[in-house]
Amino acid sequence: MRRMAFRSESEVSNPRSVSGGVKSMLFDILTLFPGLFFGVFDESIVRRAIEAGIISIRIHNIRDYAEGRHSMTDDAPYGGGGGMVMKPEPIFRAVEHVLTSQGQQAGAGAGARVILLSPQGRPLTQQIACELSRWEHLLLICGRYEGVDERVREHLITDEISIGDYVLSGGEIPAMVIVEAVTRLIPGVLGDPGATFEDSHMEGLLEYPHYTRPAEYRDWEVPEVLLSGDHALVVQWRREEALRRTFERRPELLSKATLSERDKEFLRRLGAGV
Ligand code: 9D3
Repeated sequence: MRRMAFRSESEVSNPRSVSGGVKSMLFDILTLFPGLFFGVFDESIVRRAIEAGIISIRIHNIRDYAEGRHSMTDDAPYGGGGGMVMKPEPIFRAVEHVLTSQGQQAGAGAGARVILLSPQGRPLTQQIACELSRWEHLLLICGRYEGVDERVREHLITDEISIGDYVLSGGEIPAMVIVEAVTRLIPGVLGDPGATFEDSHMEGLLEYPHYTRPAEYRDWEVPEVLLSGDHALVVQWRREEALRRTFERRPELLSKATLSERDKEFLRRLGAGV
């Protein structure tokens, strides 16, 4: 049998402490399609974080919390119309099981965020990922069908998040996106904090173009300045290319970026109103 880096429902246990007494972060994922997660978390930075004891992931099948011979998890909408709606009871039972296994109370105000992935949610940003990375326990509920019974939203959910304005089939891939975006931000997950002063200086801008060997490939040459050995000139060129790209592709980012007078002069020459 293929060894999974993360835990299935049958292997529930408390998160380990990692060195330094820092408690590991726990993700509980509630889904009707647990199989979608196998493989994705097994081949990524997420797996390394699990193996390092920095995070734990438990996948729960919502169907396991459904009642009756048919384990129904969805039903027709009151008021008519097409599509199906996820029933409240299995979701409440699953969330309450998961939270009590952590010695916590269900509902808003407890020590965990209970996050519904849905097209109606706040669009995910790096800032939201950063805020989530400060919590010890995230519960991710993957919606399917037309949506979930509104009482789940009203009485169980602390956050509702979308990953953008396009139509997916459910919240599973968005949940994977959140796990990866948040995990990368936990101290110790990425080997080396890495970012140099020059990188952090670029924050809020798109990246400058990158080149590596060979210096000439099919007649296409690497910009000469990068081969010049003049570090100050390289820094200035990269800055200007980052500014140019940002202006051309994502001009709305410029209003939040920290710009020097020199940056603004360069942008004005490109036609930006800064
Ligand atoms: C075709 C159905 N749509 C009617 C206008 C509504 C709809 C319901 C359920 C659209 C998508 C979904 C399933 N998607 C998610 O649950 C979802 C999602 C997404 O579709 N895009 C971006 N982020 C997310 S988070 C969850």
